[in-house]
Amino acid sequence: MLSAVLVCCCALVSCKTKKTKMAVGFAQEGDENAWRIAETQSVQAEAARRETDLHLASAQGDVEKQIGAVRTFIAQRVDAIILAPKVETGWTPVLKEAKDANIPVILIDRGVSASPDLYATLIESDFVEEGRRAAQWLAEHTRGQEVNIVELEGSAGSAPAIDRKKGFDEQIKASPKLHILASQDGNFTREGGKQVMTNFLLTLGAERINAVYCHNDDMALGAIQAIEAAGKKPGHDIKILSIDGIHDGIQAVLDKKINCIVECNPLLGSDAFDAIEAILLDHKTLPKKMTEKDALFDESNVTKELLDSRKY
Ligand code: GZL
Repeated sequence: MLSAVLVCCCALVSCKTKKTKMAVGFAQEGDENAWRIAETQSVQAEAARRETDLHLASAQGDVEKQIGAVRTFIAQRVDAIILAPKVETGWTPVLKEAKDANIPVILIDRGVSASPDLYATLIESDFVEEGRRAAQWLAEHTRGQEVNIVELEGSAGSAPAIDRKKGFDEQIKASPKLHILASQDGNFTREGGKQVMTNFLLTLGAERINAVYCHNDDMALGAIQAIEAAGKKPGHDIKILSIDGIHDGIQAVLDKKINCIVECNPLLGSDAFDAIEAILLDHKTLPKKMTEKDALFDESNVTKELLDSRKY
């Protein structure tokens, strides 16, 4: 009899505490490099930790496909959508649809030009500041010398490509000895960086180029291959500045092939789910922008221990 009562009580308790899983859609823009894969894995790991049902769609760099993925999540009636948008423009209609369906959208890692009342919050690094910090480093480490720079830009229309250029340009204008010879889109990939750098070396001449500013580490790693193929020493004959701080990038700083990396954190899963829970469970209104704090790496602070402790 007692055991029958116990079984009954336990069934009741488990029935009461059991809640349906939260469903979250993650519209990722692509899988173009190690940074982005680390970001996707961070969202997946956090969803698993919080026992959330994650619907993941990678658009493989196709904006229309990414907009379609958001529409599918709306049709599936997910509880929230995480969006890492490929480009800044073109999001207003689908964000309005999400708002009308009462589904909060959390932007991670890249912003959009749509009205801020169409999304709940944006969690990203300060890209303008990243560009400024890279240019400041170069000015401080080449004092008195004329420096000719080539720039490998991130994919056209993306927030980091636009703002990393803006911050860098601002600081270059304030440094009369630093000159940008040419800038071109290297699509945030190693292959793109290698191709554009090979082209710059051929058309401008390896002797004329003193520095390369790359909007991410993967393009810098491609540029290193191009510089070595042209018989020059990366990090020495041509200074290399980059952004992200992926494992291979930090290794290249240790190898003295990249001179300076401004960090950009891809591990945004935990912040994204904190935001979702604050909105859905605590009914909070979040600030429209939450900025990550990032470090700067160069030969003064990069060690083997630091490399081993990197999580991406
Ligand atoms: C930064 C981001 C960038 C990384 C790249 O938030 O969107 O996109 O710097 C990536 O490596 O492809």
